[in-house]
Amino acid sequence: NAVLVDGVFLNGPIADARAGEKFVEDACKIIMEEVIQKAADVTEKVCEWQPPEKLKKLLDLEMRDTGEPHQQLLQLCQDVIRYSVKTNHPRFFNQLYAGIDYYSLVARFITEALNPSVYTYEVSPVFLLVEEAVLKKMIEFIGWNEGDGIFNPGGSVSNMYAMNLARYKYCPEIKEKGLSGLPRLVLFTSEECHYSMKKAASFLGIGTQNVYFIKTDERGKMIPEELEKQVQRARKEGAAPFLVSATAGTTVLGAFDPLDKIADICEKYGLWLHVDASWGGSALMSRKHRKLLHGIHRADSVAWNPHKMLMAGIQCCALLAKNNLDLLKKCYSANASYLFQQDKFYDVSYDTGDKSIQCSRRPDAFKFWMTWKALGTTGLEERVNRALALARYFYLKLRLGFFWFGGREYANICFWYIPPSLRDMEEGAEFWEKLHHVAPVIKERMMKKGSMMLGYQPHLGKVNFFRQVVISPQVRREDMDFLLDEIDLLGRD
Ligand code: ABU
Repeated sequence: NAVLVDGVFLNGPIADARAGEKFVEDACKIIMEEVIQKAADVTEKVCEWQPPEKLKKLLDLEMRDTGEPHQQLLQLCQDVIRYSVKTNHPRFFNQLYAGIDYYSLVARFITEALNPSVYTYEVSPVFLLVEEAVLKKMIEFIGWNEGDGIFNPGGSVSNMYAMNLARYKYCPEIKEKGLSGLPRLVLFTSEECHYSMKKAASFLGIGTQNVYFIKTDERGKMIPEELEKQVQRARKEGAAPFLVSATAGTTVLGAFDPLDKIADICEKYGLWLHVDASWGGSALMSRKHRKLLHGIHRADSVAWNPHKMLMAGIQCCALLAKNNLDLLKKCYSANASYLFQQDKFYDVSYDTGDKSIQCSRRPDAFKFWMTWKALGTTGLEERVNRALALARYFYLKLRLGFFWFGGREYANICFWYIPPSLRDMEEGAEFWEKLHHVAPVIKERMMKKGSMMLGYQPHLGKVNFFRQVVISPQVRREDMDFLLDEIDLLGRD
């Protein structure tokens, strides 16, 4: 009964499903052993660092005409894991995410297996309802009576959504007519803001010169009086101020802008207030620390990434908008007739995909939902409180040679390490020049040894300093002690 079409036999599937299932089963064992268990062990390396040219040789990157056998594919999986950074290692302090959340991980396994796209209820019934439930809860924590939102691929995209939404509110005709005929639009954000503000201004045709950066104090917080001066300056210039983007938890220093005072200025001048709480939004889960975001309920939009402090797995980012005025839908919808038919047999208000700038979209809210279900609100609160307590512990333990700065408000610990050779030197140009090279050298040594990972950067006139970020509940007090000892060890010369 062979059926041959265009020279292709169509009898049975092309691949052996049993071989595929066995591959999944064996690969899952490797993931369990090598990532979930072994990588979380402090006696293991955070990474087995190799330079790019050597790594290319160690990995079999070539894609060939014929497929490769089971064992070889499993070996590839082993190699990929071996040479990747273990971000769930308790001594990975490098980024604004770290650790492993077992529940969101399982959610990821499920969604990867089901492979849904979240745009219509007909293909993602569960995930759309989950997204609605998660957004509702986040809106409640912000303190709004009602609101709307969308999960999207990253805080940068959330900020772009917000900027465009603010502009749409300012001049709704832009959706059809485009940029021509618009006044020079100006937005305001602090000099410590995330670099996505510049990217968004450039991408949206606002122009980076029309982002007015507001001075911050020594803790990294926007100075409201400076904001007001800049708004007045823009008005005098004949420009059209339309948006203030405040930051709750800056990327480098972890500073929180004074939202309530900024909201007063926005109200006075009729400006949209966006809060980039991508990093700091999670403090809302903590009754002890939510005061950091005092005034956030007055924002028109908020970006909040549960994949950071709440460990929902990259990526899990929401843009939330105050009031349910359907603004997202009005601003972004394009009514694709092949997806968003209005004569479907169910309530099409659940086909929420047209609120998004994406078409295909991952069910990211599901990861956060699983974590929230597993830990409860109190468990999430405990996670935030523990991370901030560990940061506090680190400050208390800082000793000779470690010099911190910033506001110490959140989980970013910024410090210079002054090696013994520089400790008696006068703080002149030569001192700062030499200090600038210290963090990169220590970083290189820790990477090559694989003992830990933390970031460094020069920042707003400061020479290279370390930024240590504490997030994961797998981090113990001993790991913080280790970090200090290890820097002393790696930097002693
Ligand atoms: N988008 C901010 C994250 C960068 C970081 O992990 O440091």
